[in-house]
Amino acid sequence: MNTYSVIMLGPSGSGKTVFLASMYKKLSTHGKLGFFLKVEGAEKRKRLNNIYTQIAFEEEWPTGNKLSEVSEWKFTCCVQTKDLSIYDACKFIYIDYAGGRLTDEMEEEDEEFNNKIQAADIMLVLLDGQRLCNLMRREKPGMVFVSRELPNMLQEVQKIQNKPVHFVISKWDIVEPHYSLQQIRDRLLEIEEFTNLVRARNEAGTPVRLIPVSSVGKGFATLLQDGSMAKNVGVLPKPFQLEVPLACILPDIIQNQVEELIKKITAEQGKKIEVKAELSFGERLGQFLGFLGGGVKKLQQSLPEEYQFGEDIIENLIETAERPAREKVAEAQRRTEELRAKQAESLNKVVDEKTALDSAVNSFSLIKNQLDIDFPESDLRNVL
Ligand SMILES: Nc1nc2c(ncn2[C@@H]2O[C@H](COP(=O)(O)OP(=O)(O)OP(=O)(O)O)[C@@H](O)[C@H]2O)c(=O)[nH]1
Ligand SMILES: [Mg+2]
Repeated sequence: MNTYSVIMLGPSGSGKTVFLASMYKKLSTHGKLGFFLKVEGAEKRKRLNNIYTQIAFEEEWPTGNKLSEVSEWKFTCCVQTKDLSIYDACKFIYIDYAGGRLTDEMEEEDEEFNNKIQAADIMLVLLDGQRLCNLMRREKPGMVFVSRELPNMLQEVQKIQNKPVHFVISKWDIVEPHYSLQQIRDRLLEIEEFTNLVRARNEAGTPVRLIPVSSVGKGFATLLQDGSMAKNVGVLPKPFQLEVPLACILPDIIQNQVEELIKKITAEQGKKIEVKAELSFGERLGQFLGFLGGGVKKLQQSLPEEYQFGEDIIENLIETAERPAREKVAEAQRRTEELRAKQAESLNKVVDEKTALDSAVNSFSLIKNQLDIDFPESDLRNVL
């Protein structure tokens, strides 16, 4: 089965564990999304369920991970057809590192950690919404975040140059009443290390995004003066966008693979083909397809096996790649119905693992399309 690994980085307290447990809770039931997750191992399932129960119903939040702790969570993404048969589509492995590693002085380079980073398909960097609020208000913890925590994390991210990066903004419930994503994005782009990273990825054609999420939703908790997060009595969690980071993994990995293919083939061909780096992805892809011949089918067949999704999926990607924000929203709105129809159609065709994966990717595209409508600023491609 195709397996994609996601490495989660985030300082202690940024919300990694709460995010994972809540995401699993939300995605483990068969809902409207068109796919659901199973977690490998009964022990792990119990643990995630226990963490979630504590988040939702107990006064205290779960405790932070110990520094020595590395948790690996293997989720199988499944699709259920109309006749109720279930097919596995792919696996996502999430690696949750104790956040203290990033901020405490580590005596020596951690080889295991470095190996995991190198092997990851995508990086999920949690930006603590609470720290971002501090930053916007010019409060001290915000300054510590900018001068210490963020640079430490970005240094780790720089260790893998050619993989997509998702900056997931946690605790959006407490950010949203005060700041828009555009304001947060503008502020982040004032930070030199952040801008440099985005610029380097933009130049390499590697997807970078900002995704706001809330594990508990609005009204569940209140941020107190002393910085603690008090749960409000009698309010149930209403998670916000927890499915979005997962849904963006494959669309972004596919785009990245197409970019890698363009780079590889242009390098092999030397001067025979010129695909200018300064053009947008869509334009470069157009030129590249012209050179390759055989249209999207040929492109699809040239990709590594685990990324050979259906032609329509590759086409979707090309059509939605890089548009200016305003056009992007109109285009995404226009496409919603079309994507819904495609998703329904692909679900009807599910008969094995491969067709299940195609169907899951169609579901992911629909979620990503909604993100383009709700948060066109999420996409950090070509911003600089
Ligand atoms: N309001 C709000 N608070 C949250 C949310 N997610 C997490 N928190 C708060 O942030 C705290 C830390 O979350 P954790 O998930 O334990 O953080 P972590 O990144 O796993 O931290 P380490 O295990 O120490 O690396 C929680 O105890 C909550 O108080 C959220 O979506 N909304
Ligand atoms: Mg944790």
